[in-house]
Amino acid sequence: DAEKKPAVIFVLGGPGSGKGTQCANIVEHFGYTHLSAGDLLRAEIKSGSENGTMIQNMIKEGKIVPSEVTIKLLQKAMQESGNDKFLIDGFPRNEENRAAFEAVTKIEPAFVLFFNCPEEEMERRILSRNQGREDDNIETIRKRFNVFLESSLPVVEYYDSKGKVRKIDAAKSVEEVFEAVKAIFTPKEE
Ligand code: UP5
Ligand code: MG
Repeated sequence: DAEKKPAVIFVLGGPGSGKGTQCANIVEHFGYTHLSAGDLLRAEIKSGSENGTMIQNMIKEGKIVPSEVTIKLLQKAMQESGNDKFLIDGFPRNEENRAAFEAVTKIEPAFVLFFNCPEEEMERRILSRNQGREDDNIETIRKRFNVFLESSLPVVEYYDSKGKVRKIDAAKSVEEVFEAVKAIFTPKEE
């Protein structure tokens, strides 16, 4: 028997669109394991690994870390979780990330949850977050927005062309956004 592949949902959206916040809600209600690629990379910096300095410099510039690094961290976290359903938050961020993940893991996402939010609102949210993230300053935020538009949105468009994107208006309150998220995760009764 072929090994059963885990179920994966990619959670995408601009910086500060609310990916992490809503993933925490989904975990609580629907039993997924939440893997934030950004959180995994920040933990890798803290662990003092040999890639740490490179990762730190890239995050400070809002640049996308080479996919082999990120994919390794995601695969390790998936194995260690013991679960078989995952929210992968903030990955894939460019076409190369997407193609490499598919090639290495042979996993295709069940669907892509896309949080659509205006830049002014995302900027407001990030600047009032105060969690000491090194990339939460206005200079890096602008770079993150540019990388999102140039490299990450095309990934959303790719999955949209395959009918896999569930787009959510993320400019509303946390509660209202979660209502829309729940509707997507709850099986419809006939
Ligand atoms: N908030 C949330 N929802 C709200 C709502 N509806 N109304 C009002 N406020 C709301 O939310 C941001 C803030 O807004 C919080 O204070 C929250 O309370 C509030 P959050 O849920 O944290 O948003 P999120 O989309 O997760 O924002 P985040 O800043 O984490 O997104 P990014 O995509 O920028 O960050 P990430 O950690 O994914 O990546 C950081 C960097 O890592 C990247 O720039 C890149 O350099 C690197 N990276 C890679 O290289 N490769 C990867 O695969 C992933 C990351
Ligand atoms: Mg996040």
